[in-house]
Amino acid sequence: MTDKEMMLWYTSPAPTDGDEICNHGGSKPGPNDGWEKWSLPIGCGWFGANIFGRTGTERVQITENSLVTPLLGYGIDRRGGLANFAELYLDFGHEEVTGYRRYLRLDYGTAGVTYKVGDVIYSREYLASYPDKVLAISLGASQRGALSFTMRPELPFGGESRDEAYSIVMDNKISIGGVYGEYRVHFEAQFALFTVGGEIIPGEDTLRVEGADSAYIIAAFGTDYKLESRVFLENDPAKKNAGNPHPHPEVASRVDAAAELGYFLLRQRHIEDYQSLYKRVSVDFGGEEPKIPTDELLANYKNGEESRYLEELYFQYGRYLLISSARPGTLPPNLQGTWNRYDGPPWGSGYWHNINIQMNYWPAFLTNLTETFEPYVDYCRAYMDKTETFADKYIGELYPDRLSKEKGGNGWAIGTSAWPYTVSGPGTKSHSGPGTGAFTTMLFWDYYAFTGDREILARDVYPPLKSMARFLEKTLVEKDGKWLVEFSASPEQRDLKTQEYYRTCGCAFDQCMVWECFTETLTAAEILGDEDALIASIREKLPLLDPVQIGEDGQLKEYREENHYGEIGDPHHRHISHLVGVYPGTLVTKNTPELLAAAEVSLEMRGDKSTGWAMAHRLNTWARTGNGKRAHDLYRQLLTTGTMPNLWDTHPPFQIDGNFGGTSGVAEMLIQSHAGAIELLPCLPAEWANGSFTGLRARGGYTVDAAWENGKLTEAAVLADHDGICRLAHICTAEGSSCENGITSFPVKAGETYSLRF
Ligand code: FUC
Repeated sequence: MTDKEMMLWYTSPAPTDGDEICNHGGSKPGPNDGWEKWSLPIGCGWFGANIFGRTGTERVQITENSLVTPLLGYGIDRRGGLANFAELYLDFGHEEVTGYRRYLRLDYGTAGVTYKVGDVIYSREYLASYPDKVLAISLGASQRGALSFTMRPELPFGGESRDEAYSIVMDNKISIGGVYGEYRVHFEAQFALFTVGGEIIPGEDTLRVEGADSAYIIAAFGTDYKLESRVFLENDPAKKNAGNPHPHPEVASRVDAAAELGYFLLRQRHIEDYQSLYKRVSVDFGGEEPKIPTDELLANYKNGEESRYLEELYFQYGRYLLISSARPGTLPPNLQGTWNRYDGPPWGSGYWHNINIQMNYWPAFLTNLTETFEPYVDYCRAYMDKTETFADKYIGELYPDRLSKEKGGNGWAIGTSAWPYTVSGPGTKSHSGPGTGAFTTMLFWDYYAFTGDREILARDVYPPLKSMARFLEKTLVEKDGKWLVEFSASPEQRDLKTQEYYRTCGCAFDQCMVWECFTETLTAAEILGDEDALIASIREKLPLLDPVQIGEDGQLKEYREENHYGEIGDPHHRHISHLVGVYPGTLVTKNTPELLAAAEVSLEMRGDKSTGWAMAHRLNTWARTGNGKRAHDLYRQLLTTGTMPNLWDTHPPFQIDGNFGGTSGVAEMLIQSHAGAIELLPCLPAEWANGSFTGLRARGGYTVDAAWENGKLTEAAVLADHDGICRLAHICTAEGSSCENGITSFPVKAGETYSLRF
């Protein structure tokens, strides 16, 4: 563990000069700009807030993931999806300021602003508390009585598209709310103001503080949304939330409970909670705290300078963003995590299932943030009944003779787009094949693989996994002694000649995904002692899936019918779906060197240049090949061409998947465990020749620390969650160890830490 601080900081507020990348089709312009590139995100899964750090009028923009309308249309005419929840303005009128600094401290989960007006130092701190479900802002001044400002919360876009809108000022509190969109979402935000010294003067929609020593604001947000099966089954949009209690009492009681605590205790409880996750992992590549702000650091890096600190910072930022956007009880992180300033954000801020939601979760297990996956487990449980009907429809259309009439008898199936209120099914003429479902259940399998927790396997993992195997088994046809997925499509690839989406039989994406799903299901069935006709059938079909082949250019083929690389689809397509067997899959590993070499050929031919998340995808896949130089190239490429000054990933527009994929990519360079043994530094680049990490996770339920010098491991320690045998892909010694074929094995006891000598 190093004590160097991980912090984003800037010497000016988020600008207001139209510095936006994406005023995406359908979105209305915000009252000010600077959100996408410059504002700093805080959040706790329950809600997110963006801090602009302005001194004249501060803007805090708030998002809550259940304020959603149906997505209408595609392309540039797309409308709807997640909405902006509320804006909080604080009018200070501080125009001439000196010594300005704003920051986001990853070690504490707090953001802040400090500056001077004349001789007075003003400081503010912002935090989003998961345990107390509130936003808290403290405001200080270095001179008694020097703090004066107006608190002015507003509905976004002047309340446009909000029905029954209200704003009520009572004592020291302002409540705003209304009813939103076709789902008739009842929503409310409350902002309570507390001062030391001075006075609070109520206005029509405002509270004015005059001459205070210090102050703090506590705010809470809520809707009448409830994540449950009926939300997805109910077709009438207006009835999805019908009958649920209005959020008012709950929001009020949260504000009151937090006010009882006061800022100091709230802050303490927040930091304890946040650090209990964040501090589990550290990385050190020899970076030093920079003397220049983060935007300059990034600009210099883009100009070719090195910064080990920036590389460490981006890694930890991904962990920060995941902790801040997904916790037990909340919704999962969407395409923008939990941060959105639009009504009608890019792709509606949905859960996109042909890469994006999976990538969001790639760092969850590996970087020791397992509980951030619980929201997806809850989400899946809620949409399960609906997705079973998709499987019925899909199998009914393609293979009526295989259709089961029983509930869940055809398994479940999922398409690409999804929201808190709706989920789509796979089309029999879609741009992504049914492998999409197994791409999703692989997350569930990893939930078990990394925890090694049998209870999690039985309760949360096996039911959706086996049910997905049930569906996929029905999508296979026998051709030339092979079992192939038909219909099949490599996500979003188009036919070079016709520019239509390319549809086929048994492409690598679908075959690999079915292979992973069947393999996982069989392993789970064995552990849990389950055996039936379905298990017997997939056991028989698994060896005949023929998931990957090598083509005439030495490439891992995307299509069975492909001879030379790139003769069918776009050779530089952003999706690299045919390589899912390399990452996140487990089919192609260092134990299959010919296939791994073919994957490298495909990766080289696809090229590094791509959009945000697509570079992150390449990074993770390169990490699995063990080529440290190419993996580091991709990390550099992601930081230089896909990263904004606030270190958000840009596709463009802002999509959080690339941040999460960047973090998992770094972790994959440091530790892998998918090929039967734990491998330390499997893909170390020359740039990180000296370093250390603590707290990364390996499959089987292990927490691992390691240190290295000149590219060679010097020490490592493994903490076991369970009794068992630990296997390492290194020649090393530990208590009771034995070594065979380069694999060291030693017995472990739950809760014990084992030091390794190399
Ligand atoms: C997938 C990708 C797009 C975009 C969208 C949200 O469809 O192919 O590039 O990221 O999701």
